[in-house]
Amino acid sequence: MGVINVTPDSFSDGGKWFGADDAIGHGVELANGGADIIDVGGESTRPGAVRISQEEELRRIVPVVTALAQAGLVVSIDTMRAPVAEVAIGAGAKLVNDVSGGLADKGMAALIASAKVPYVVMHWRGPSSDMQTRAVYADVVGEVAAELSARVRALIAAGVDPELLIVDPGLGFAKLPAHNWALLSRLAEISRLPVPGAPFPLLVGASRKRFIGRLLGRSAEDPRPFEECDDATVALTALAAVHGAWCVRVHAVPGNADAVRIAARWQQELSP
Ligand code: PMM
Repeated sequence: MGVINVTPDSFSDGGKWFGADDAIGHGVELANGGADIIDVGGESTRPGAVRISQEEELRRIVPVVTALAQAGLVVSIDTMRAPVAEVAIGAGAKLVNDVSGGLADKGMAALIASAKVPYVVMHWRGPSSDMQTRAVYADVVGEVAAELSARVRALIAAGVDPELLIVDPGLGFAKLPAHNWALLSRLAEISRLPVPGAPFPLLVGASRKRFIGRLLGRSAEDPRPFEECDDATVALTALAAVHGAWCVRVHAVPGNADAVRIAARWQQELSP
């Protein structure tokens, strides 16, 4: 999954694809680089980000989703708002990626139940404006799995087909670096939630996130800049794919597409 943030302020690519024409061109470039899905988002979720209006979100994403879908690409809409997801589906989006897992908008579950499109349920504890204050866990993997299970049960109870659900540990969302590493090392527990329909396909969004730069920098105060973290993202992609990820959400596609193919060939030897 290649990312297009049609925002002025996203963490690693904010402002780069803010104009519709630039965003559309970048979507085609991501697909040519090997992305199977293009994830279009109009609202930044970087730590501390303040929400934008629904009108502004629609203004940003509609021309991009429409043009990329018309070009024959599989488009995913990255939104927490049911009305935005609905308009995007009408414009040709085939998948809804909701970083709030349905918690930010009570109407999302009903929309997904009626639209019958694949839906990414990400682990989320609250809005980006103050999410890092909620990064408190005694057992991060157990708590993320339990909280995701509760979301999955609520979505199924609202009529969503479990076959359409994709789960995501939500790296960096109310998570400190140690929490992200623990979740990455135990991905199978996130996919195999104790709920009907499990195991679920797993999406991993590690690309260029701060915990990578913190690990690779000279010190905690001197993290490696995100634009120098694409090789490290590729390494994480290979590991995540071998450990069961169905999809990785990334900014720089070609190296990650290669990593996914290498991992698939590696796994072929493990499962006769
Ligand atoms: N991360 C971001 C945005 N959307 N969606 C899913 N499903 N999983 C993620 O981890 C995720 C996401 C924030 O990353 P960016 O601002 O660098 O694109």
